[in-house]
Amino acid sequence: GPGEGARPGNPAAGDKDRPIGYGRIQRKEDPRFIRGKGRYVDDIVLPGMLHGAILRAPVAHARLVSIDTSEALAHPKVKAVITGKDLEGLNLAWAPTLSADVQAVLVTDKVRFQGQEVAFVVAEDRYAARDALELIDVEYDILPPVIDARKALDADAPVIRDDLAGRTDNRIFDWEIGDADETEAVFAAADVVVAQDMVYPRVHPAPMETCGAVADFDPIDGGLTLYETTQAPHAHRTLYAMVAGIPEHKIRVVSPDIGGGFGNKVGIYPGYVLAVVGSIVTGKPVKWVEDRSENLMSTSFARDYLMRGEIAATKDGKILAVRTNVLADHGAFNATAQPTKNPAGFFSIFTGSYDLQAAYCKVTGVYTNKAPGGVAYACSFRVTEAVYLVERMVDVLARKLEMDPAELRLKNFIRPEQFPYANKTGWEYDSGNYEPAMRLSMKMAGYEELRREQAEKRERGELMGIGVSFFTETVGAGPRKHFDIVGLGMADGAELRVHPTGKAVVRLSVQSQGQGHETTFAQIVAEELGIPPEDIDVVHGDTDQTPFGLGTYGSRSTPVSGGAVALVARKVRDKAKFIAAAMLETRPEDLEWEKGRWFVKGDPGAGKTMAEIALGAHGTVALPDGIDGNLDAEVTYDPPNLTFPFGAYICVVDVDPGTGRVKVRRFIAVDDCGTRINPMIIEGQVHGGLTDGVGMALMEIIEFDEDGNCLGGSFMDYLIPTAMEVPDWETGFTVTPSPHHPIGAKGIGESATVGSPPAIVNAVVDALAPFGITHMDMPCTPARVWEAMQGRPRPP
Ligand code: MCN
Ligand code: CUN
Repeated sequence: GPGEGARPGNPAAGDKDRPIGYGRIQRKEDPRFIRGKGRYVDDIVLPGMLHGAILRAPVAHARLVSIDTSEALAHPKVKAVITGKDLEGLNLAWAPTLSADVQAVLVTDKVRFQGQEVAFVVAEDRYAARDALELIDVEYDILPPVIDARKALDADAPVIRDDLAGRTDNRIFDWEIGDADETEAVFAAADVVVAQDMVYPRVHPAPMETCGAVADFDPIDGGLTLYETTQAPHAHRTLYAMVAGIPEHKIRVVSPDIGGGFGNKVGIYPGYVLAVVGSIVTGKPVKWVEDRSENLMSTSFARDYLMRGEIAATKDGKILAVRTNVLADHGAFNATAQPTKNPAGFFSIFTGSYDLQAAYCKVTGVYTNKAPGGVAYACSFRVTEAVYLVERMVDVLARKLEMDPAELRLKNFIRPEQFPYANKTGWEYDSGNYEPAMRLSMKMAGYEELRREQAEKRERGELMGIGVSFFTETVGAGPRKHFDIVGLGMADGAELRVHPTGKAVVRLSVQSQGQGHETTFAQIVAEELGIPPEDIDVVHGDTDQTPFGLGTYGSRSTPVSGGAVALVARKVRDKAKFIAAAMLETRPEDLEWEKGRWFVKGDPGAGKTMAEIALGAHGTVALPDGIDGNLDAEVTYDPPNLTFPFGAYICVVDVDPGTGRVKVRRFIAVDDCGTRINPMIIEGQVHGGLTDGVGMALMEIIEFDEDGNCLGGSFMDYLIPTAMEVPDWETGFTVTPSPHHPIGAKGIGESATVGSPPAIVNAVVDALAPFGITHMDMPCTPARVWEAMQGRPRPP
């Protein structure tokens, strides 16, 4: 396609379809990963290191009566057993969450979800630590749990958070946005109104590597080195300093190679804090690594939104308004990791890609006896839920109006000349050109032909479905003035150093979990300075080695840190001009830039390459006043707005009428993330996200029984897709650069996870249309699909 191939390009110079910084190059990190030489937290072994294990609650809601740790302490290999009481003495029993709540590090009063942390054993090896858990005797007084969020606000519902002063119910917040009256007026006057209840079930990011930490507290100098599975090392360090009272300059957080994050590694988990406490108590390094069940049962889940959507339109299909009411299940502690002022994340982008007259939404957050979390799994701060809501609703409307769902979308898109577009809930979409993306996806799919095939198959009683979704994301938080996490503004730093021989190192505040930053961020520098990417080292994930910044989530690395890196490279380029002028004994204003060198205007032979300039900077040439003898720079980038990537997805499914099994036969994904750095990495991100979508739409759910037992605590129960369940992805792209980003790039890391579930569900519902089925909740498992077909007239 256009823009492919390994050639340097410069979008600013007009060739906007060309990838930058050598384009589709292979990943610099892969030689170590494919040889098994990655260095993950569990690979870290320190002299004298001990091992921790967590005792977890077997029940969802219970008063803690007593804990007897004497037998565990008597185990010959056990070095310490820590309980909530011990932590109370250190003022560490409760820790602040990222959403202005508190969370128990270890239970002191009451168990609030199954799998909650009750005690921590530190022993000579992992096996002894686990064995000793069995020797702890705990007495619980079992309480009735709140499992169904719909019952959380009932008058007789048990109050889960009786630890919070004055708390008499399970309400966390009520939040609304948009104009309720204006929206009601549009609904009242509209020709057509449709409504649908839908559930975006609780799912889990389930990264390949579970969470873990190695804490190394030095009792002599009071310093703490903490190796941690974290997506945000700097933010974690600041929080540890605030909470544990260890001075920030004495804390070093290292996030080594991470085996997938997907938002699961943003928050601070009790296990991390316990590893630190264990190291302080024993004077030895302590490693804690959770197992798969612990990861699935206790760490940050995703979604769990119960939504009612309404859409108002004219009878010829002009969408006028969208309204929604949400019940958000946040689990036992409000620990969602999202910007402070956004209790429902960025759900308010539920207005989608459409030009509306009015929009309104209300979200009520409640506590239940389930694990805390909520914002994870490539959600773009709950844009997943928003896109699912609006894209399902548009299909419900299309059915009601008997219109083609692709045509209905085309009719309602925000038009190119309307950008920057201010939507009805306060966002300013930076750029977009939706129709070409939609048309391209239809062309790639052979949309008309597919509809013909479907009609023929329906004649024969075969169940084929075609699902469309079109999404707009909001990623790259964000302007400091709008977004913070626990008071830390959302910006990112970058430092660039060009060594005397012209090789460079760039230091980032974001942290890759598999996204390929070591490659793509080198490509940004390569684009700006003309130094080949292989000569640029990318350093990240160590607070001692990198500038402050808020980390990787919400697909913010390219929009924010990518901007920082482009600007820091430009700063170096500008400085290089002064040094080159001194070397060439000319004036800086007489120099002109071409990739990799400054030369004298009109005399291209007289110039200096970056390598020559770097050596010159450290050499003997007399530099002008104010120019230091190096080729280094640093910046902190506070973006003016978020970026708004978008995409058009079409899914084709076949449903087996006998078993209810859904087969995704084809999936066409057209993405627009503005300027593309590395097309291969972008495709990898999209393939991964589409696979997530198949998982959520068809297989994945974290369910509970009525007692609050988690039914998704292993990969035998929590099903994730493999190569068997996914088709060969058909990807395409358009390029609509961000007007405010230094290189025009938008995020891509979560687009496909956000955009694909509604396409798949729309396809399943479309396949089942002959049965009169207009909606089905995820996951569309064979059992659910089969059941939905029962008792309904069979298609002809
Ligand atoms: N990229 C590009 N051109 C663009 C945009 C992005 O070449 N216009 C490249 C980037 O340079 C980067 C990758 O694509 O190498 C993803 O970039 P970006 O969209 O900025 O997202 P982040 O790097 O901030 O990654 C976070 C995002 C999130 S929030 C989740 S969740 C998720 C995702 O990334 N987790 C992942 N993708 C993941 N992929 C892997 N392998 N592992 C995870 O844990
Ligand atoms: Cu919501 S998951 Mo990603 O933003 O780390």
